[in-house]
Parts: sequence; C-alpha cells; structure tokens
Amino acid sequence: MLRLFVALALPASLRAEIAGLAGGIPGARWVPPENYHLTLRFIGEIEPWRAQEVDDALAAIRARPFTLRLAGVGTFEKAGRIQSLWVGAERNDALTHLQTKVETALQRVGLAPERKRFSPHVTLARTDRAAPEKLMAFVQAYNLFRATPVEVEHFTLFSSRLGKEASVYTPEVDYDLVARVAA
Ligand code: 3AM
Repeated sequence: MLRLFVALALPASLRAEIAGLAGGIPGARWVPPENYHLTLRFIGEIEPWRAQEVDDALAAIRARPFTLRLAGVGTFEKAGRIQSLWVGAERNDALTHLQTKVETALQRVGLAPERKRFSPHVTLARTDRAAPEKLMAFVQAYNLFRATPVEVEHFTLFSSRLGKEASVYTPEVDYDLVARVAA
C-alpha cells in the first residue's frame, strides 16, 4: 500500500520565509521546513494499481500556471483543542480551480469525495500540546504576514511515510501546469 497526497511543493526561498515564523511556542511540534507543502487533496493508503490510475487521472488535468501568495496565519481546532497552526493563502481563483480539477479527477477514478471544504494552508506546527494563549498570541503577532508571491508551475503527487519525529514526504510525480489550454 502507498500513502499518497496531492500538493503544491514550495520553492526553497518561500520555505525559508515561512520557517522564519516558526519557534517560540513550548509544546508545539514544528514541521521541518523541507516538509512544508500546500495540500490539494489527501488520498491516504491505496493499492499500487489504484495509484497508477490516480497518476493517469492527474496527468490528464489541464490547468494554467498561477501566482500564489501565502498570507496570514490561523489554526484548526478539533473538540475545542487547537490541533495545528498554519500559514494561509490569499484568495486565488486559479488555485481553487486546480483543486476542483484534482478532486474531480480523483472521484472519477473511484476515490470517495472529500467532505471537508478546501481551505488552503501550509501547516507550520502540530499544537495539541501547546498552550492556547501562546497560540493565540502567535496568530495575533503574525496575522499580517505576507510572503513573497511565487509562480506555481506544477503540482505534485507525494508519498508519505510516517516517521517517529516527522513524516517523510517524497515527491513522486510532478504535473506541469501549462499556459495554453486547448479550448
Ligand atoms: O497539509 P496538512 O499538513 O494540513 O495532516 C496531513 C497533511 O495535512 C493530512 O494530509 C496532509 C499530508 O500528509 N492527513 C494525514 N492523514 C489524513 C487523514 N486521514 C490527512 N488528511 C485527512 N485525513
């Protein structure tokens, strides 16, 4: 079985910018900068033959390159606990469009629909063991954060191996976004 997800890989310069925000919250488990990514769709464990179908479906997607600007920070909560701290993205129709295409392609090859609404983010830390006041202070301190915009020219199928400290993410296939899309 392979554990897969579809995401935007981030250039090293942008990862370094984001890494500049990390730190200073006891109990937070910071994501290593090499693991930063913007998930378009978590797939989970699938059989190799199905992974081949997923690859074919993703390769057939036609979408244009676009400019992405990460901005703001926020949290995800579950059962009253702050689970994670993330950097958000500025509203971006091209990104939403790409995510919709990925979702549609994956449903076509038989994956169950993702029920969670797409909320573009780059996870900075897992925070279930951190003090909420510290997390709220972090959000206030960095709410106006704006990263340098980057050009997104491909999206990526990643495999994920769960590790003791942090998961190991490996880019398996890049899918190019192309400026000219046939009508
Ligand atoms: O992009 P982020 O960091 O929000 O938490 C995992 C990570 O999300 C998420 O998929 C991304 C790449 O690993 N993930 C892991 N297990 C998941 C699951 N069972 C999951 N998302 C949904 N369901």
